[in-house]
Order: sequence, then structure tokens, then C-alpha cells
Amino acid sequence: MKLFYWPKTRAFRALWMLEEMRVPYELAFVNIRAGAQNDASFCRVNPMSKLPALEDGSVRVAESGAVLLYLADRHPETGLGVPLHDPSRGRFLQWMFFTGSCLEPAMAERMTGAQGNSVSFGWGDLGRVEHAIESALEEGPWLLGDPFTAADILVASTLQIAFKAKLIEPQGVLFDYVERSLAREGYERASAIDRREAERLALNTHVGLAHPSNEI
Ligand SMILES: N[C@@H](CCC(=O)N[C@@H](CS)C(=O)NCC(=O)O)C(=O)O
Repeated sequence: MKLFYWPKTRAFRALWMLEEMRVPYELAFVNIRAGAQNDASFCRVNPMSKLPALEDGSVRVAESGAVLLYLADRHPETGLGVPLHDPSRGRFLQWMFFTGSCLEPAMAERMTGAQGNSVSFGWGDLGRVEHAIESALEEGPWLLGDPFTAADILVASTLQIAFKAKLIEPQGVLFDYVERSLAREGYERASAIDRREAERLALNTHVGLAHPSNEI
């Protein structure tokens, strides 16, 4: 299993998922700062030239929601998905689609200050999105109650970005939910890898620039 990855990107969601699953995988680095996502070899994996993407034998899958759903279904023993005939499967799919369809577009709308139309735009608005997540967490501790699933990885990691970008106030039910998610060992492991790789890559750049052969 190969995860096409670059630190500090949405590929982190798939990294977190893989670390929760504890299955063997390797990282294939795609330097999106240097335009490597546009190389023909990567475009064959994801014609959108975006991370994350996954290669599993002959299977290639991109779009973070799809990548996580693929992994959850491929490894049911990890309990991060919901089996096909389980009554919770419908809600699980709803939350698997929610980040890409509602949360991220509503965040982008708020970030750009664009004038939305909450009735005709598919994501409503950020207020509605927050309300929907808060309602799902009424029972808690996770979106489907208990257990924690791949949907929590998508939603909690994206809410964390919304807090950092000051798009959503880090308070109340949503804040507690994100804190609970980030306290998981799988998150800790993924976060340590992401930090380590970010540092290593920045270090390489630094060494490269300082190298005597680069001084001419
Ligand atoms: N809808 C995609 C968005 C992925 C995305 O935008 N990834 C960014 C990094 S955070 C990327 O790869 N950008 C490179 C580019 O657009 O050229 C998903 O959820 O997987």
C-alpha cells in the first residue's frame, strides 16, 4: 500500500487513518511545492494532481473521503468503517461525504468573504454546517456515537484547520470533540511522522542551499 504524500497537506488525513489502522504502508513523496503533482506519472494516479492518493496493488484512488472509505472497507477488522448491512452505514456515508461536500466549501466561502446563497448552494453555510456537526455529537463522543470512525478523522482534522484559520471559534462541543480526537494515539503517531518529514524536508532544502557546489 502506497500513500502519495507531502507533509502539512490534506494527505495527513490518510496518514492518520493508516496510523489508526496499523497496517503496513509506504510513503511516496510528491513535492507539491515544486510542482511534482503535475508529473505525468502522478497524473495517472490522480488526474486532479492533488494529494492524498493511494495505490493498493492495481487499485488507485484519490479524494480524501474516497481514500479513507476505501481503506475502511478494505480493512473491516480495524473497525474504522461500518459494514454494508449495518443500519449505521447510511449515517456513516453521510459523514464521509460531509467534509468535501459541505464543511470545506463553507470554510472556503467564509475565508474568501464570498456572498453565498445558503438555499441553493449545496453546503448551506458555515453556521448550518457547525449546527449539523454539533447535533450529531449530542450523544457523543463521536459522530456515530461510539465507535470512532474514519468520518471522525475527516471532520475533526478539518475542524482543526478551521480553528487555526479563525473560521470557527474554538469553543464548546466542537472544540471538545477536536481535542478528544487529537488525543488519540493514532493521531499522535501520524502527527509525529508529519512533523518529522516536514523537518527533514526543510533540512534538506537548507543543506542543499548551503552546499558549496550551489554557491556559483
Ligand atoms: N478534494 C481533495 C482536495 C485535495 C487538495 O486540494 N490537496 C492539496 C494539498 S492540501 C493539493 O494536493 N494541492 C496541489 C495542487 O492543487 O496542485 C481531497 O479532499 O483529497
